Amino acid sequence: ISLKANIGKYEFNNVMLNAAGIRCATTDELTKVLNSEAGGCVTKSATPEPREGNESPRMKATPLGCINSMGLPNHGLDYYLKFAEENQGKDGKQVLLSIAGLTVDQNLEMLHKIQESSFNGLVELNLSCPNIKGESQIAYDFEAVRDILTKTFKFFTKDLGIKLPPYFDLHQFDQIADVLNDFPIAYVNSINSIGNGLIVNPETESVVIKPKGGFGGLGGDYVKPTALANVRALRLRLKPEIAIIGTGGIKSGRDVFEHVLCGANVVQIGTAFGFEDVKIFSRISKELSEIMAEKGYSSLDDFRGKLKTL
Ligand code: RRO
Repeated sequence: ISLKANIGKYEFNNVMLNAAGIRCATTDELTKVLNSEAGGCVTKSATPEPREGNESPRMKATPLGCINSMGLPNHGLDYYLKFAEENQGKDGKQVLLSIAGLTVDQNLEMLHKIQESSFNGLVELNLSCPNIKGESQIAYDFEAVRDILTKTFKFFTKDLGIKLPPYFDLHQFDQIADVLNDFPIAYVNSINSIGNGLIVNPETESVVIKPKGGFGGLGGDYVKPTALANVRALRLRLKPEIAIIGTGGIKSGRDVFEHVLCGANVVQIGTAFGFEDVKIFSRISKELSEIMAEKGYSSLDDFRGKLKTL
């Protein structure tokens, strides 16, 4: 049984990666993911300069997942670009370089730097961070997405993916697909956390994280059905050359199986990877292989996108 996957010409020896933001902020953490059973790693979303992020506590685990308002703490683009240049494409593992500028100009500045670098892997443009005070999630503004992609593809010739927020209305899927289908995008990654949820502790009668009055992005069990809907709805609308990374609520082989049925080419694991560390990739590989063996499938292609309707 093979759990190999690919996005265009990029081959992954395993369908699973970490999701951006989880255990991927330092070269030690990234190296640990690359040395695990995962098919590669994605780096913490970078800004042009290092950032401290929001005040603590800024992440809280719950029985069903987690809420975060990290505020983009990271070591700056140069740090992650160097790691990506040094580790890209070794041993069937890809390094995805994630960037999240606070403005269009910051994103373009980083894309120029990457264009001029020796990095020739996938770049993930995060248009969906929910936790920057005073800023909205870019990908909820469809014309803003068109504008940044138009500016990007005037000079950027490397392979670009887009990290999307969850959408909740079928018309939104039509609108974002109409924009994305006009560009030579390598993949979309759905979903980022569900933005601006609120977890309440009834004992203390309080919110559980400090920034933004307690509002933060939700991950884990809370988001799986929304993630599956986004993967499925986008697969039905995007041109076939655009691959899909499915992210959201994965903690078992069954969850990966469901994401692939909905159309995911590759999947990423955030919250559950945070809880369980790199051993999650070997556990889920085994669980997924067992499900596939029972069903008589030998590769992910055998069932990818083949979700039945009633
Ligand atoms: O750093 C964060 O607060 C953060 C980011 Br950039 C993101 O894209 N998604 C998220 O849940 N948190």
